[in-house]
Amino acid sequence: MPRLILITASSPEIRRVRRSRFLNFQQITMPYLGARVPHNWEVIHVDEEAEEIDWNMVADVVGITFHTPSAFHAYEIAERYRSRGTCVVLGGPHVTLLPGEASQHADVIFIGEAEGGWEEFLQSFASGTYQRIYQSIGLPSLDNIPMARKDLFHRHDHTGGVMFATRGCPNRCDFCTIAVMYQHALRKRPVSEVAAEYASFKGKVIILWDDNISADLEYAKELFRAITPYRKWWSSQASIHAGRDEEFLDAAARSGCKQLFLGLESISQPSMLEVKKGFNRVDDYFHIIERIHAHGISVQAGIVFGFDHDTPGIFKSTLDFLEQAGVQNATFNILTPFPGTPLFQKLESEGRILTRDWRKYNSRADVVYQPRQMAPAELMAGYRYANERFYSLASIARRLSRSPVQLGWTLPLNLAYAYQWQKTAQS
Ligand code: B12
Ligand code: SF4
Repeated sequence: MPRLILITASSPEIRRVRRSRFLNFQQITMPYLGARVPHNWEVIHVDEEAEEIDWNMVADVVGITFHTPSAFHAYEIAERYRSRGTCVVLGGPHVTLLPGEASQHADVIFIGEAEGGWEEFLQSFASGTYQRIYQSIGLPSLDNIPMARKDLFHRHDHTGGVMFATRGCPNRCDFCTIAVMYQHALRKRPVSEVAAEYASFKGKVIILWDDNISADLEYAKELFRAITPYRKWWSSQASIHAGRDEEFLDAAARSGCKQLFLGLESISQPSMLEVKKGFNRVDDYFHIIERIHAHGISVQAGIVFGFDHDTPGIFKSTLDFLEQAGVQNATFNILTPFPGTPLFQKLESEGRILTRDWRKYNSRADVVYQPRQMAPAELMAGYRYANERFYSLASIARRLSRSPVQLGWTLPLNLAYAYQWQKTAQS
């Protein structure tokens, strides 16, 4: 029986950076790909977020998925297996964005989505008739996607329930890799198939890893109605449009939505206009957050620092806003021009890309471009200030007393993040 090892790569550097995040979710790319492997293959999944690679293990094929900051690490793994004569297949966002670079480290690369090509590759592997490059033509349909293989999961706690309903986003924000990878198109899985996978999890909590669950509001409402009977709790990522539609919020809350990760990005309107995200109207933010809270849904704000219109004053005013609005949680990121995005091209043409060391493209520990209105060190210090202030006891008290939504778990989670941040900052 041929053996396939699927590796979710995570470099030591990115694991260090992500230590301040308290929750580490199940990785789903490989369990989804595993579900498409013909039955005559033995499949093993190594998730580097959870375990080390056992180098004594042999395989016929090794497939590796990785994000940009783990690219160099993934290439090292690839070289080590290739030196033993194992066929190495690379795929994922970085490969799709930089296929020329990735192909130098692999026997086979997958550009874009794997549906269709993956099965074809595995079938032709035995006869040695496989291609070197598989590229999805157009955008594959998301009908009949087999459910992710739960026997390949590593997390069986409340962070184990992960899946997706849609892929892509119709917007064109110029820092976003999703817009490039999925060609500004939104595709949806049939509601009945999503509901069946949702119901298949034994746990109570589900994360819908959609890029933007509010990209098609009518589809989302239909989905929410279909999953309501399972009485689970769920969370997902959404654009600001989620908070503008009362019916969406009502259906979401009824179906068990406990938190929305809201792509606010910046409280500076010129910054939003600059990156083609002008539909984020900053003046509406407060009201939108209030409306989401009124439905008993907590808000995790996605914030990015370092846009060209950001001055050193942006850190304090952002934190003032988040506290006034009573936001329960936030993810702060340093603007990162991922290769392949319009933002990367712009900064490169202006000579402002400081490094191509992809390990530094982690959005948390390094500044990889020259900001317009501050020094890289100022941006870094501002990012640290934001985390320190947000997870200070005074800020937690201010935010959660302003909007005591989902307090039963948002308070312990904030305290856990506060502890984790302090621990990471000291080490
Ligand atoms: C879930 C998720 C996470 C989870 C889990 C990651 C995982 N591997 O499961 C967590 C929270 C850990 C995470 C972390 C990070 N993430 Co993330 N994440 C996502 C998200 C929302 C969904 C990924 C997913 O599971 N999709 C479902 C699966 C089925 O699809 P897929 O992974 O795209 O795989 C398909 C194809 O790409 C292809 N494929 C992929 N890999 C392979 C491998 C082989 C061998 C083959 C044949 C095919 C193949 O086949 C699949 C089916 O078509 C994406 C957004 C997105 N839509 O991709 C961002 C995304 C991938 N993440 C991103 C980033 C930036 C990060 C972080 C750097 C954030 C941070 N600062 O901490 C870290 C890096 C972590 C690391 N270890 O390197 C960026 C990547 C940009 C880039 N250039 O790499 C994305 C695109 C989000 C964005 N808005 O830009 N992430
Ligand atoms: S709305 Fe979000 S997911 Fe969509 S293109 Fe903009 S940043 Fe990317």
